Amino acid sequence: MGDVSVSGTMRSHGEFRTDDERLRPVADKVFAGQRLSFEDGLTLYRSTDILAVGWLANWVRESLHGDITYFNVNRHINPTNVCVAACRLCAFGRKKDDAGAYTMALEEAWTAAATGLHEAVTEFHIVGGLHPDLPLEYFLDLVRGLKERFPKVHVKAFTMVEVSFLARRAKISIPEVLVKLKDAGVDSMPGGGAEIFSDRVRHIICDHKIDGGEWLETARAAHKLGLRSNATMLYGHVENDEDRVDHMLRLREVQDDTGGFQTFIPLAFHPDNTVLQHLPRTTGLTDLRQIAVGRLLLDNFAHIKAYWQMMTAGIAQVALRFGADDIDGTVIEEKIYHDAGASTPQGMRRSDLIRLIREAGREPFERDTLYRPVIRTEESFTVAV
Ligand code: V47
Repeated sequence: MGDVSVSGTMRSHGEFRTDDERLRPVADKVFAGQRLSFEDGLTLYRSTDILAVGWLANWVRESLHGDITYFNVNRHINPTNVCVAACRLCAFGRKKDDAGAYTMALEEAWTAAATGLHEAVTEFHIVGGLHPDLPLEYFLDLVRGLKERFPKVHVKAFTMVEVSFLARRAKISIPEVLVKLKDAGVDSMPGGGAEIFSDRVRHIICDHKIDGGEWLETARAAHKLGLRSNATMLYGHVENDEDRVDHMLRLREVQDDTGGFQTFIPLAFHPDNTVLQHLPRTTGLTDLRQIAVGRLLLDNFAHIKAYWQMMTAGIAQVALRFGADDIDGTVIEEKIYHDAGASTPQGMRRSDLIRLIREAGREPFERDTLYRPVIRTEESFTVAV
C-alpha cells in the first residue's frame, strides 16, 4: 500500500469472487500491494461487476482502517460569492452587481463563525469566490480575527485557485502568499478547485480557472511549507474515464513527492442552476464506483472521503463499504452544493453523524482536521497529539 502509514492489518482475501474475469489481474495486484496502472484504472471503471470493485476497495479500506470511520465537527464559511471566473460548472459564483451577490464584512464572518459553536467545532472550512477587489489583507485579517476569537479551532482555508488568484492580484509569488496566510493562522488547505486536470475538459467547465498543472504546483508549494491539504475531483459532467484516471494518477505522483495530501474527495457534479444544467445527475452507483476506484488507485492517500452533503447520507453510508473511511462533518451551512440543487440538509448534528456511521456497521471516530482524536467534555474539546 505505497507508504501510507496507518494502523490496520492486511486481511485474508480468500473470499474474492467475480464474474468479470478482467478484474482478476487487478485484484491480484491489489492483494500483492502492487501499484495499479492507468489501464487498471480503466478496467475498474468499465468492469461489469461493481460489487467486486467495491469489495476490493473495501478490502483495502479495512486493511488500513478496520471499521474506523472518521468524521469531524466543522463549520463552513464562504466569505464572498463574488467571482470573476464564471465557471460553467458553478451555481455559487456571482458578478459583483448581480442579484444575490454578497461579501461579508469581517465582523459578519466572525459572527457567522460563532454560529453553531454550541457543538464546539474543531474546524473552520473557508472557501469563496475570486473577488476582483478584495485585497490579500482582507483574508489575512479574516484569519487573524478568527484565531484571536477561536484559538483552538483549526483553520482550513482557501483553495489552490484562490491562493493563485491572490498572488496574481498582490503581485507576489504563490509561496509568498502561502507564507503570509500561514503566519496569519491558516493551518491547512481544503481540496477544492481541482475539478478535472485535463485541459480539454477544463476548457469546457472552468476555462478561466488556473490549469491543472498550476493547481498541482500550488499544492506542492503548500506542502513544502508544511501546510497539508486535501484533493478533490469533480466528476459526472463532460469528462471520460481516461480523464478521471489521469486526474488521480497526477495526484498520486505529487503525493509520492510531498506526502502532503490528507484525503481524496470525489465530488459529483450537481447541474442545477449552472450553464451545464442540461446534463443528468450522477447516480448512486456511479458515486460508489468513484469512491472505490479512488481508494484503489490512490495507494499513497491515507483517507477517502464520502462527502455526505454531496452524495446524500444514504449513499455515504454505503460508500463506507466501498472504500471510504471518512464522511466529513457537521458543516452547518453549506452553500456551493445547495445553490446547485443539492437536496441534502445544510448541516447535520454530531449525534446524527455518529448514528449514520454506527448504522453502517462502522465505528465512529471524531477527528480533528489532521486526523488526531478529539476528546470531548461537556463544554469543550481537546485534541490528543
Ligand atoms: O471546488 C462547485 C465543486 C468544490 C459545483 O477539502 C461543485 O475537506 C458539484 O472542495 N456541483 C467545493 N460540485 C467543495 C470542496 C470541498 C467540499 C468538502 C470538503 C472539502 C475538503 C472540500 O465544489 C469546488 C468545485 O469542485 N463544485 N460547483 C457543482 N455545481
